[in-house]
Amino acid sequence: MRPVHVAAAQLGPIQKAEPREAVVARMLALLDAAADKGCDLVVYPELALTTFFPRWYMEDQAEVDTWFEAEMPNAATQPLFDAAKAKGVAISFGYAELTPDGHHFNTSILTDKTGTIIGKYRKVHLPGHDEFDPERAFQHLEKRYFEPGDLGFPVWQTLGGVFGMCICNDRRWPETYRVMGLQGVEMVLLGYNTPSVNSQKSAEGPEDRLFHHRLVLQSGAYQNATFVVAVAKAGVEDGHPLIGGSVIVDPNGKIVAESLTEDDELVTAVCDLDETVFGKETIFDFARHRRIEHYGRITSQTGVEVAS
Ligand code: CDV
Repeated sequence: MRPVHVAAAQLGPIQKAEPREAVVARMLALLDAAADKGCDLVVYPELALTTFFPRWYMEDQAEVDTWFEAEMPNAATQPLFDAAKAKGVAISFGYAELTPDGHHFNTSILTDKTGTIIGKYRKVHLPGHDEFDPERAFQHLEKRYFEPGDLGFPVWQTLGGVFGMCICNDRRWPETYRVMGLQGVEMVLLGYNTPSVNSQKSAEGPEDRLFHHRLVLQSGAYQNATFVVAVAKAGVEDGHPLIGGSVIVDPNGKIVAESLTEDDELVTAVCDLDETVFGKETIFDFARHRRIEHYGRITSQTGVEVAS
């Protein structure tokens, strides 16, 4: 047995005016509750410290930069790292990262149980658009504010297992899981901010959004024999609804725990990482069954090419 007691620390909405310190206080309350339950690891959402600001169109880069963190930890988040260390709980959360040389990334970090950052991931698959789009019901300007991640999909050995991270839209791409699967990942951690309605298709509402969300997590987990922990920022932010549906998925692709609300909520499960072994040694034993001679298009071609 290699049990990891994990908590998906779903956050309810964060309004535009809510300061980071208020959000960190909410995150600390969830951390306390998780520590009381004996959790080893607490996972928070994408861009956990602020409202989902890419819905707002901004032209002034100085204004844009107010949503970014130039250091991690910083004054606002230090209490979270201190509490993680004091309680002996590892944490993972997302934030907007401004690097010393001026690059902007949608980032998440993973600490060990001493509150030391041991892993960093920068979102690879940025959805949305980079200019104001009057055709959309609301904006999704991630391509305007962030650069695509430059770190690939690394994994880290910690808590007795192999851990990886991805962020929100990354979860819809099978390549995300497979690149980590090829490094033996046993638990994928991810946060998300998913609008409850498709900005380009009003008929696609929360039911469809939650269906696609579970579909990709469950298939990614099963096809790579890994746990997946997916954590929402949920509820209505300044009039804009986001889905909940935080889940912990096992290596069979089954949901073992799921959130019930669109508020701050802890979803926990004890995950035995040894449950990943059967799939990795049988139907998804990559070394025996993959046929890479037929997969060249996956890395040599981006878009669809139809033979004429
Ligand atoms: N934050 C995200 O990456 N959101 C996307 C939206 C645009 C669909 C998602 O894949 O959930």
